[in-house]
Amino acid sequence: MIKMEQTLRWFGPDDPVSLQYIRQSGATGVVTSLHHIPIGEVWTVDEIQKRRTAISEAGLTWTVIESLPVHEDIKKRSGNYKIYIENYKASMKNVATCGLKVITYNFMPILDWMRTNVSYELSDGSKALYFEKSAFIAFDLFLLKRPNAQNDYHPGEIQKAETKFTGMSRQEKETLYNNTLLSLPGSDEPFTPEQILNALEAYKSIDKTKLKENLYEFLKEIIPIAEQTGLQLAIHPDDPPYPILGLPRIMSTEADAQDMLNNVPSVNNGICFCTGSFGARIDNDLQGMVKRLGNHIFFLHLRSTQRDSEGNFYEANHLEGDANMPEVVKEVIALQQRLNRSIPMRPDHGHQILDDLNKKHYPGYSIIGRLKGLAELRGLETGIIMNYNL
Ligand code: DNO
Repeated sequence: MIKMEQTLRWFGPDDPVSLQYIRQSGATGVVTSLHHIPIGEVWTVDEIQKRRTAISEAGLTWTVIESLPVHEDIKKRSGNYKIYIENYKASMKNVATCGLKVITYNFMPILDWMRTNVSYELSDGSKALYFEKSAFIAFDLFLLKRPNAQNDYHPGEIQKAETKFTGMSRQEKETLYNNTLLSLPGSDEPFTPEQILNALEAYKSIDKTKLKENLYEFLKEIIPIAEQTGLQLAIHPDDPPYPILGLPRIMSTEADAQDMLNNVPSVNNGICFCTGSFGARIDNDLQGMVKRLGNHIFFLHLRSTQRDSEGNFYEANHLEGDANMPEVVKEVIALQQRLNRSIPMRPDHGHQILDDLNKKHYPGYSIIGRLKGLAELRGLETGIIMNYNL
């Protein structure tokens, strides 16, 4: 039976996790990006080939590009967006020339994923990523001091955030600030408040409808290149999957994904199905989404969050939390047989456990926690497949 291709994310030569370690985890594929190339510039064949060779010399395959980042001007359709779209197309052609097949990208304004705590201690001493609503509101109101931010929250929420903030030490406030503005995978440099406030200002006239239009216009230009070259374009959902800092979010639900596919229909237009991002909303039916969006799922991020009634969530163990991982994987197995192709997956994020706790790594991407997730998911898939054949 066709199985998922197992991969791990690697942040390139600066990643404290080596390619050799990735290979020892049992993964056969690597998911990476050319993080050193500034967003918007063309990825040359030379640079892509260099990275590809390093990966294959380590006995692995560069399976998925995550991400080929989309310049802010393209999201806003302003400034030099035409040049950046041309550059994006050139990069696509170059990666296709080098034999790569899947590109992951996102269309989240300014910030990629966001957490308020990247070292949230669980009862066994391991550490997880955490999004705590009142900490986030405290950050927005009292650290970032976003103009009119108070209009986005109920008085009760503001009160709670105030109490939280008053009880925090200087050090805790600084950590909250740094964690929240971290946001770019492969970097440990937080944004400055000025950078964020200016960037937010530039989105003032862009609402959800406009941002969707900008995405579709962008896709209408690049999908033909994907069709010519056989590339699969996989958009990553919003994380967390609802508006933050007054910014629109356009890839948070099944309806958002369907909208995109209806507006730019193509077999090369698709999704990076992240069970953690979609799963942080109670109204997303993950198994049903795998069934219904299946033809367009080009890449899987498998992880699970544990939500509470206030909108806080932490990253649970891969087979625990709110996502019903056995059911999701069962659907994925059925999908792969139906499509007659393997879908690459990576265990997304992971707890800091064992020796991870003594090491420096990119938040969410320590090796032992991810290895545990990968091993559990591999076992889950094997077990379900065995059952299939009974
Ligand atoms: C977080 C990741 C995201 C993802 C981008 C894709 O750990 O899943 O940062 O890489 O959104 O463009």
